[in-house]
Amino acid sequence: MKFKMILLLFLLALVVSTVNAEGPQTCAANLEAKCDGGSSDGWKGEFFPGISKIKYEGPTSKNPLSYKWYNAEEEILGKKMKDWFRFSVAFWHTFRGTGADPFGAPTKSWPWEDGTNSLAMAKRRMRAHFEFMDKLGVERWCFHDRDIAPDGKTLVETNANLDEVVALAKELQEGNKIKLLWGTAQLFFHPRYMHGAATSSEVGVYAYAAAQVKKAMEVTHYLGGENYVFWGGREGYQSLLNTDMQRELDHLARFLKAAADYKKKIGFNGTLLIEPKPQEPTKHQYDWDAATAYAFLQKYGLLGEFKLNIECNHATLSGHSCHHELETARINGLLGNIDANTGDPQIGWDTDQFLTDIGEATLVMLSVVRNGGIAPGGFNFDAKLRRESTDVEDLFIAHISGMDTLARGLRNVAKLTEDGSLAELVRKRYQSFDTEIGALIEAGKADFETLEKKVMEWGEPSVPSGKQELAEMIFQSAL
Ligand code: XUL
Ligand code: CO
Repeated sequence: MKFKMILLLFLLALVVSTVNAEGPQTCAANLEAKCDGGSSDGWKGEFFPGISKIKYEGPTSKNPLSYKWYNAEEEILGKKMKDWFRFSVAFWHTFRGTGADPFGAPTKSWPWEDGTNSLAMAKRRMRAHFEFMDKLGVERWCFHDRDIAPDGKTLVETNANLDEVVALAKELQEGNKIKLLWGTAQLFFHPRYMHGAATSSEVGVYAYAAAQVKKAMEVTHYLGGENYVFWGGREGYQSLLNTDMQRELDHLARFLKAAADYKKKIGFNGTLLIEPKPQEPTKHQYDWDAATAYAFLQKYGLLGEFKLNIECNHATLSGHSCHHELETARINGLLGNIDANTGDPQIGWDTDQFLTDIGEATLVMLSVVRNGGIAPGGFNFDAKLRRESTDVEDLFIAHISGMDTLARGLRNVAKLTEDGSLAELVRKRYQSFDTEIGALIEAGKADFETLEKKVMEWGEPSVPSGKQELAEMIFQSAL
């Protein structure tokens, strides 16, 4: 009897030790659970314990935590889906979004947050972010300097905080094979930037912004960033009565030229991107839309140094469609990156929603496919959960839904390409220019006298139908 008891205890001890040896103990990432694994931020728990790696299960799956259309390794139109998209998680929305709005307090209470903006919290949050990307299967991310590390009392202290968090991000990038799509400087939150950064009326603020961008470019380079973004949140005006617009635009150009020079100086090969937006928070932002940014770059001799980051919600705020902005950037050789989101047709501000409209996604992908892809840019989810979405799994569902929508867009473009009738309709519409005189016009060799002579010879031209409804019918049939 005694021997049996001893044997039983021995077997029990063996089972327990085998279970422990199977892998690291997981521990929910909440503040009560003490999972100190010896990391510098005192944390090595699992942040999303109930969620495993998101897999492709195909369109018939009813599992919200699976991909139905996005199949990373599948080849479409000669490229793997993951290479068409180069998806990225935006740190500021996914890990700093609180659900607060001008009328209400934060609604999210993620279990890993302790309510502080401390350095230890910044590091723990960074670990959560990397576990999130790993489980989602997204290989890229984007950040603003101030989302990832807290401000200090001086620039020196602030830069030291940033260095500490960046060192951890570098370590986690290597461990997870995750890359930085782009970095940027947050030049709109701090009160010093109330009149703008590069367009501030205060020279000290211009200098401070330069120092901040210098550091943000350095850490982006250190993290192997593929691009660097300039979104001029407060580069604009509230009233022209107190604004010297010409001087402000000249300053902005000087600032961007200095950034392009510094990029070369430090050997950073990433693309510099300007992100147009018409207004919000300013009444008028100088980089209003793609065409305005193009004219600005041209005027100041900066073409060749910069491309554009087109954001769909910014496009609609400027009175254009996302497709229009993408095409404007594309035909001018400026399509560098997409901030993948959408607005709400009934709300007049930047709602930054995940794109779920299949028609819009198909139009976006038409431009991207025509461009041959957007590498070294990607699709950054500059999108946030609604205030009312408060479960941790909602973070996953939102990204999965956005990725599946864009994947459907790409699959639809493949259908349209294979069918060929939309391209044929457009080709036929312009075929009168595929003639001798058309070629002369396009080569800039047809003067007005030559054309007048032609009219005398031809008489009244016959003008065919534009076939818009047919084009729409063909487009719809691919959705
Ligand atoms: C704001 C916006 C920014 C930029 C990066 O509307 O889109 O988050 O993408 O500064
Ligand atoms: Co954006």
